[in-house]
Parts: sequence; structure tokens; C-alpha cells
Amino acid sequence: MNSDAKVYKNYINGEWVESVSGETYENRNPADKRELIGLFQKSDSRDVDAAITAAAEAYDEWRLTPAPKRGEILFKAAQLLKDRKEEIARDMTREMGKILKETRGDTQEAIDMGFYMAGEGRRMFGETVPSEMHNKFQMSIRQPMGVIGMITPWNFPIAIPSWKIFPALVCGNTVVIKPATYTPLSVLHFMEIFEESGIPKGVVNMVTGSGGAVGDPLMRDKRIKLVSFTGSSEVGRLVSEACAPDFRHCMLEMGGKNGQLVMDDADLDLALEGALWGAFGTTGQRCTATSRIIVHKDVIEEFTERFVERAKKIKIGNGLDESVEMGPAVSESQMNTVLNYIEIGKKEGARLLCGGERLTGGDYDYGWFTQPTVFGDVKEDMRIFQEEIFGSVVSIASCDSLEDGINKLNNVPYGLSASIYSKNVNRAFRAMRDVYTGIFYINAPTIGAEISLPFGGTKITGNGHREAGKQALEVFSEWKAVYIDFSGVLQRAQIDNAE
Ligand code: UN1
Repeated sequence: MNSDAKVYKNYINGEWVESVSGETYENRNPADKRELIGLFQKSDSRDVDAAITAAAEAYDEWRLTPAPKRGEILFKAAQLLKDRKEEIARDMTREMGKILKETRGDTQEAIDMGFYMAGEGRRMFGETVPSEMHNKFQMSIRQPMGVIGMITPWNFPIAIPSWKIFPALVCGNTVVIKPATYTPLSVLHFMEIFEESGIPKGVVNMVTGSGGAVGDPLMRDKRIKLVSFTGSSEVGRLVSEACAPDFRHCMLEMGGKNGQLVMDDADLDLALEGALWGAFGTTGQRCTATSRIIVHKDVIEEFTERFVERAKKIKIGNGLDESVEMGPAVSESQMNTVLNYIEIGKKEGARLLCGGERLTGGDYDYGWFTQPTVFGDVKEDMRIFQEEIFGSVVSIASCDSLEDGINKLNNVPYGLSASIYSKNVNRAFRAMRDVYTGIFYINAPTIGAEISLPFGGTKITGNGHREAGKQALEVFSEWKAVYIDFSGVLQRAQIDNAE
């Protein structure tokens, strides 16, 4: 019945190959389920094993390739991404649903990361430090780790894989990636680009399929030295447990419950634009999405009224239509999760100010569309205030002072992103200092991180690591301290130089 559908393969050891089982799964457009994007390999542990074997065999050649040369290949890949930006963005909108402007941005983020990490090939700085002894030299150097396993999400189908693949490669590691089940085509394009860039075979490998059949054996394989994971805190805990017995490393980038604080002295027009973009951009499906807006009591009425009025006007539809402002949820189950949270919010006694429904009728019937939904009178102990929803739902709560606002921003289990809108520099700086998140914005929404700074969060958002920026190198390499004694005699540290 799918005889016309394009079949996409795994990328292992520089070859496009079918899964061992020969089975495939369908990838459909969440804005229009009538559109079949293609059939992707339904892989299992046997395919994972082949990919890890290829990556392990490629490792020595790649780690011994001079880092500036590795960087040049990354540079080429970034240029190819740039050349194919529009095509990649269009395919991403078709498989993930977010609007074209955003999928172009997603691709741009991968381009930026490619150029940034290409430059790291010529830096990758270590330190030289004076020795305590005569005629002795000491320095630290970075060394690669081996084969890295990556499990990536569907909400940033190429940007997030790029945050992991580019730094891993420039450090000299080899890679096996399992793309999100819903968005394999974006990572497949990324593999095509690496192939064209001339990267040696086996250095990057992709295996598509489900979390259970592919992600699980990938994270458990002892040859994987580091698992880099982005997804929910529940799955992150499983990754952490799988790595713990062997002390294998894992880098976990998980959920958020990000808040925007709007003070009584804020530029309300600006705060409004920021909140709309932060809450409903990407249909609220960013880890950094604005899920709570905490507004000073003196301006909450005006803010809420204007916010709701604007939320109702957001144009929803197929993201390929340039006039559309918000696309669908990525899948039926994601949509149902969102609708379920809306019911929870109503039951908890929050006031539904707009939205709350699935969109139906006409073409909407073929996609997973939810209305922009705003709850007012949200209290700190409500689940919709505390739990990550990952959809087009935002909660408005009030505060009566800066301190109260900061406490409310902090009073959630997550610690990814937060923002404050205030014209008062003292307030803004105090909030910057006292809000316990990995990312903080002043007079800007909770979304919009650039690749040159560390990305990640505190509390159950992460496990202490950061992606992007030069901090990414900390995750994908290990330090080696090197001592060179050129005195020609035995010098005992801490003993012969004592006094
Ligand atoms: C995410 O929130 O899931 O900071 C990633 C941003 C984007 C990346 C977001 N550059 O909004």
C-alpha cells in the first residue's frame, strides 16, 4: 500500500543500509496525516551493534587526524548545510510541524554551530602552568573519549543533533546517533551532508527507530563512553541509571518550566510580544518555552486582557504556509498530553481565559492542532504551574513584589530558563543573580539562546553539564595532565621542593 513511498535507510560505516529486520515505519506530517514523508528503518539492537562497531573501528584514524583538519571537514559540512538550508527547513516543517521561519532558524542554528566548532579545531586550548620544581614543564591537553551515543529530540530536529555531533567530532570522537522517531529525516539530511563533506566512513552513524529498540541498546552498550541525551527527565533518569554501574558518562538535557516575570515598571508592549513568542512559538514545544507568566499585581489585569486578545488571533495551520504563525503538536499523543493538562488545569480551579480545545473542521481534522490556551489565577501548588506541558498552554500567576516574583520563578523542580521584564536595572540584576536557572534573559523572552553560550539548566533539568559554547568541549573530551621533567634527576613532588 505504500509502494510509492520513499524508503530511507540507516547510515552505518559510510553506507546507506536497511535494518537487519528489514522492517520500516511511517513518518507522517503532523499538520496533515494524509501526507506520508517516507518510510524509515525500524532498527533494533543488531543495527545498533553494527553502528557501534563501525564507530569503534573508525575511532583511531579520526582521533589521530589533526584537530585543525577535523575542523576543516566541519567547516565544509556547515557550508553544505548553508547551501541546503531551505530544503532542509521545508522537510523539517513537513515532518515536525513547526513553521518555516522556525525550521529555517533551526537549520541556521546547526550552521552556526558547525562554523563555531570548526574554529575550535584550531583552538582546543589547554593550559601550561609553571611547575613547583626546577627544569620541569607541565601542561594540560584535551583528549577524545571514543564512541559517543546520542539520543536526540524532535523539537529541534537538526539544531540539537548539531549541538552534540559538531563538538563531539572536533574533539576527535566518533558518533552513533538515534534521531527522534518523529523527525528522522532532518538527521538523515545531516548524514548526507557529512557524507558529502568527505568525513571518513564510520565516523558518524545514524540508526533510526524507537527509544526501546534503538535508544535502549545504544545507551547500555559498554563501548559507548558517553551518552548525550536530550528529552524528558523521566527518560534521562533511565539513561543515568544505565550509565552509572560502569561510571560511563552521560550528559542529560531535560525539561523546563520556564517563567517570565513582568514587573510593574516593565514596557508592557515589549513584555507582551515576548510572552506571546515565548509561549506559543514552536507551539510551546521548546524546552525553554514560556510556560508561566508571573505578572505584578498592579499590571496583571491590563497585561492579561491584552495577552488573551492577542493569543486568540494567532493564525494556526500548516507551517509551510508562510502566513501561519503556529503549527500543530508533533503527534497525536503529544496533543493528547496537552489536552489532558488543560483538563487538569480546569479541575484544579485555574481560570481558562482562552483556547482549551483541539482545532477541528476542514483540514484541521487531518492534523494535531490545539488552540493557544491561557489560564489565569494559577496558583503555585497547581500541577499546571509545576509540571512541564510542552504545548500551547501558558499559565498566568500574580506576584506582589520582586522577591515574590523571584520566589515564584524558582518554585518549580526545573531550572532551565527564566526572564524578567523591568526598566529598573537594579531589579533586573537582582533577579539575574537570584533566579536559579541555567539561562536568564532581561527584557527578552525565555527562548532564543545563541550557540556561543552554554545551554542547559539546574535542578532536574540537567546533570551539571552544558551544551554549546566552549563548555561543550568539557562534555566531549577529557583532560590529561602532562608533566615533563627535563632535569635529568628524580625530583619528588611535594618532597624535594619543600621548605
Ligand atoms: C529548546 O528549548 O528546546 O534557545 C531548544 C532557543 C533555541 C534552542 C531551544 N535556540 O530558543
